[in-house]
Amino acid sequence: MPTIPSSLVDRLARARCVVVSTGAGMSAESGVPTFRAEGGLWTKFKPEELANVDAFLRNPQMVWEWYQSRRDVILNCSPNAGHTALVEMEPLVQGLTIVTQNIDGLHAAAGSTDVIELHGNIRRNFCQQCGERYDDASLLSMTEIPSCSCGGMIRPDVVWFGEMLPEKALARAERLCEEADVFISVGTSGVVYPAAGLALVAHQHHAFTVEINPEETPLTPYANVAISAAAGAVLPEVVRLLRERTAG
Ligand code: BV8
Ligand code: ZN
Repeated sequence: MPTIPSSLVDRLARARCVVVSTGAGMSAESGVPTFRAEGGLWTKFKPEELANVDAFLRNPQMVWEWYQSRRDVILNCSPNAGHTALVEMEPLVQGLTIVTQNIDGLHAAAGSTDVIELHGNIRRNFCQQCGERYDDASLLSMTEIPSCSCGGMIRPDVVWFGEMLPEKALARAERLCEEADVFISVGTSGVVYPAAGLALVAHQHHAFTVEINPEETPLTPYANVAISAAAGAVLPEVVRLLRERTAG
């Protein structure tokens, strides 16, 4: 059982604004492949080859098939104990918001009510040409890349490298990190910007910063507390201690 410093439980119990920032490691225990771990997605492919608009325009069918293969995995994954713990944390702390880099939709599937998706969602699609939305689930099983009524190509609703993040989502995430009393980074290697920069915003605005990750990352030096363990073990333990605290 991981050791949870009492300072974290104290801070969460007294907080008015809590931001939990999650990366691929949050979904690892659900069976969603991470990006940089051994055998992870980027070790097989390079982002410039697949997760950017030039690759899509150069070889739309290949990029579409890569996302279909990821959808086949993700659509069969369920939230893990870490996702569930974040749902159970909601009534125990004030103002909990989840800011995720993940495109798997598992936080919402678990029941979290305030989730900011910085990099989009693999279950949604839109037309590259006119922006028309195509969120019908039937597209998720199409092997051939579908076309829009305008003739444009339909693509996954995810943010590719070199693309701007959804403006409102990023602005709200940054504002919350400026106001946060507690900022918890879970399962991210902290290398992709601007998402990784949120930890620094929180740190600079004197949030109590926590990192939950079995490995050290570039964000570890900015953490008041670094818990070197898996999200699925740590988060339920944090909720148990919070319940104990609020039960008095
Ligand atoms: C942008 C969606 C403006 C698509 C993704 C040089 C310096 C700084 C920045 C840049 C630079 N050159 C270019 C940039 C910008 C670039 C960037 O940051 N590049 C990096 C690689 C240097 N960023 C962008 O392009 C962004 N846009 O900046 O726009 C702009 C506009 C025009 C021109 C320039 C700039 C857009 C970035 C979004 C890309 N889209 N995903 C898709 O998924 O297909 S990124 C994707 O990778 C994820 O969304 C996520 O963000 C990232 C993966 O990182 P993690 O989630 O952290 O996952 P990872 O596998 O790396 O780590 C997992 C961690 O979990 C590990 O630490 C592991 O130890 C831990 N773990 C494992 N198991 C567990 C666990 N932890 C807890 N529990 C466990 N059980
Ligand atoms: Zn169109």
